[in-house]
Amino acid sequence: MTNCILIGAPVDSGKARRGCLMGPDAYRVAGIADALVELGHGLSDMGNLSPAPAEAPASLPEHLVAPAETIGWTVTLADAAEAALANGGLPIFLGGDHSLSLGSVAGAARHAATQGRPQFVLWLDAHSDYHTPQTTASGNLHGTPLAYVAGEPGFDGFPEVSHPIPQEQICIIGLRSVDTPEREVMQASNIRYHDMREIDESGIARPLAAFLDTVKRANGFLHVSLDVDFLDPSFAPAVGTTVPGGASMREAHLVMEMISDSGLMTSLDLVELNPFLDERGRTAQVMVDLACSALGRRVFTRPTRAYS
Ligand code: B3U
Ligand code: MN
Ligand code: MN
Repeated sequence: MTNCILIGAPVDSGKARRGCLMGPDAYRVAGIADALVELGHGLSDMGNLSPAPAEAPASLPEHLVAPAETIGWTVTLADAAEAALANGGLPIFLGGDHSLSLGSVAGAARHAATQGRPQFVLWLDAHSDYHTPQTTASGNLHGTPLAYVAGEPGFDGFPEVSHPIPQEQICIIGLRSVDTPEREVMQASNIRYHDMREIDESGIARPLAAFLDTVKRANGFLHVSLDVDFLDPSFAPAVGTTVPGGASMREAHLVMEMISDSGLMTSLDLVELNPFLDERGRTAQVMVDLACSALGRRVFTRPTRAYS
């Protein structure tokens, strides 16, 4: 049994297109609380949080979208993540756009450090989200959280990242829309990244199994960040940045079931759901189903297996 803590993070400041602020309530309407309780988990819901008051320093580039609000969210959500983990809970961040992960991951890493254990991050996304405020062409801070938590410079005015996550402890799966400067950074980095071509050629299970094995050997904490656009838009259309060629329902469920089997996940983000773009709630429902699969829901009866 896991003590799940729902944290509503109606963050909409990470890009110009509005709608992700409705995400937390869409997940609640789709029944996330009851579904987790039915799986035997403890559950509390912190409601929807608000960003701390904040100002954006003049040193930040001018084209950034809503930097002050995103700084405020980062303060609030890092504290919320750290507190939930310190209470022995598994925080589930109901987003909100992906800029919420500047806070959720930074806070999780702070907690891991208090335990003397390494923090790992599994990033399920079409994008690498490794821009800095200086490199982003769009000015959308939802494209920056991984760079922030990895300790890249340039996030003036944001909370100091006290425990940057080493690149080797980050794994990105699902890439298929990466800006040229980001690609160069990825290729020169020690991040484990797996694009959709690789997944098509050799499957999703092996790279994930290898990463989970690394987390286990290191006795690490594992934060999972699930962006709606990891999924193929044919069955998960409610996202501002649809990119064709995403993970199938089968691949996504396999990922979640392997995470569940591993027992390693210690925090989770559900991000980028834009209910305004949904079709009768189907994307919200898919995301709830996937969260439940990562927390013990079984669709099939096959026993746990090892991949090598
Ligand atoms: N890399 C682009 C596109 C993008 C990143 N994350 C999303 N879109 N969702 C950017 O704007 O940074
Ligand atoms: Mn993302
Ligand atoms: Mn994305």
